Amino acid sequence: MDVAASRDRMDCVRFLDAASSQQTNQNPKKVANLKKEAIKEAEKGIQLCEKVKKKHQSKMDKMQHRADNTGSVSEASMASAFSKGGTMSGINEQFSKLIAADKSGSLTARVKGTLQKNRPQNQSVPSRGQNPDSSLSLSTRRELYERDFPVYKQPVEVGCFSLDSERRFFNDGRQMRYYVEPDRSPNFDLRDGYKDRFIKRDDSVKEKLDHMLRWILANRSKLSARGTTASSCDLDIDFVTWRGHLTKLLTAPYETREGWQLAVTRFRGTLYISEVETEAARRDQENRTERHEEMMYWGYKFEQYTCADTVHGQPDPGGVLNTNEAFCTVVQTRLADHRLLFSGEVDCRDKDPNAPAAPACYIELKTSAEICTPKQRSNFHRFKLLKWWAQSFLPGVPRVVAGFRDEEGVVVAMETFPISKISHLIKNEHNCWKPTVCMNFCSDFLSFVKHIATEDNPSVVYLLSWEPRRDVTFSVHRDSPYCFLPHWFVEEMTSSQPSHQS
Ligand code: 0WD
Ligand code: CA
Repeated sequence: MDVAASRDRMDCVRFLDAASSQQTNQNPKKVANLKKEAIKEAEKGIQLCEKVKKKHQSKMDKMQHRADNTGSVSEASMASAFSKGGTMSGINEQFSKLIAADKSGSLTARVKGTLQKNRPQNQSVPSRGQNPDSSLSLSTRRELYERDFPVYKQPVEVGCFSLDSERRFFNDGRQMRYYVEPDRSPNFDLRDGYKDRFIKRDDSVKEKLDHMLRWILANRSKLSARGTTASSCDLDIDFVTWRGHLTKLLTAPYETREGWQLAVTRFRGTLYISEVETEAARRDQENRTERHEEMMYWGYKFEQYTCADTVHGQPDPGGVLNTNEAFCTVVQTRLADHRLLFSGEVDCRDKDPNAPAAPACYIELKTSAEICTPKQRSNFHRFKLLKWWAQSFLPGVPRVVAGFRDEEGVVVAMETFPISKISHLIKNEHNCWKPTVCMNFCSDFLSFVKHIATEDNPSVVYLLSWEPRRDVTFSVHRDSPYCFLPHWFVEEMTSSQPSHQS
């Protein structure tokens, strides 16, 4: 039922819901017994798992302590979920016990899927330029990331850029829009204009990080390390990427459907992360139904109903909708010991001149199917709010304004979700997602990347691949089609000093 709901297949949800009610009515005793048994089994599993986790954590702490004492930075930054030879054997033993204790079989399958491979003892840590051991992997199991919330510094907007109706880059905020609050039930027709007033961005053009790289070149002086050392023209940043890529990392411990591939290149000390479309994603895109295509338009149409181009203007839902246009914020922040620079598309801002400075004045707009049953509400909390939270939390966008639409694409209700309240909203959902798991996984993933992507070379790509229920693995590619840093960027960064801007 959860899977059906996450795909917006309410017909399937209703069918399954009805079937389960029927069973409950026909065989109440049997259902109750099965439920009781299942809960008991699950509790036993949880207890065992807790034990394994504790042991795992203390081992990792010891490892970190050792690394701290030997002064190896990359080793020290390796957090709890690396799968590395030797140190894991005791944990394997524990996992084996966990499997042995399980009688139902279902838990076995789940635990087995993330069992770390046994590797030779005393595996050495790769040094700069050496090929890392590609048998290293990173688990996405939620339990491993249930520790204290990591440091996440308040994101600071360091700039913005715009893409116009022909997808041309401008180092300014000309595409910024202003939110105009609609009625509580506005009856917006999201299907309007799909056939005759819609210019769709060509999504076969893969832009990779190009717009961000253009922004970096235009704003290099803001980012360069201070001081007059030889490296002063290098960026004072560990990771450069799109916000959307980070969202995928945050949600990975809870994602059951879509995997991803991220290409990583280390260049002048900074790690650049750019997504590579997976085979499955390409197939999905090719096989989209006409209905699905149209529904993708609905989100943009909702923006057109609620955004004005000028601070005192009104929305123009009769105009042409062009999805080439975008306004993007560029923010800088730190997650644990990772200094991040990323950009994300922003829908609009609060038009009140007294609104706080960006990114706190930004508003994310969303549409979602209207919620009619408790089950639908629960699924909304479990799946939609996770994605909404992750996407806006990252750049420090404080609220999401949602339009709830019916099956015909008419917005029947509006609701504002403050990002800081979302974690309270989901508190009553049993076994729900946790922000701390998302952030700790992301932090450990970035540590993993720092650890493996050691060769500083714009034509080397470390390709990190992940499929749900598997570990993150990687492969190394030289001068391959995966290369994504363009020559114009590499040359400009290598040859000249940053031009000084105000
Ligand atoms: O070429 C690629 N593989 C990608 C390009 C993947 C992801 C993003 N991009 C680029 C595009 O240039 C886009 O302008 O990034 C920009 C948006 O980046 P983001 O903010 O990091 O992406 P994300 O958080 O996933 O999406 C934000 C919004 C979406 O809003 P909703 O409410 O649906 O989450 O950006 C739009 C969309 O409106 N969007 C895109 N626009 C153009 N191309 C894309 C895309 N591929 N993906 C999302
Ligand atoms: Ca949006």
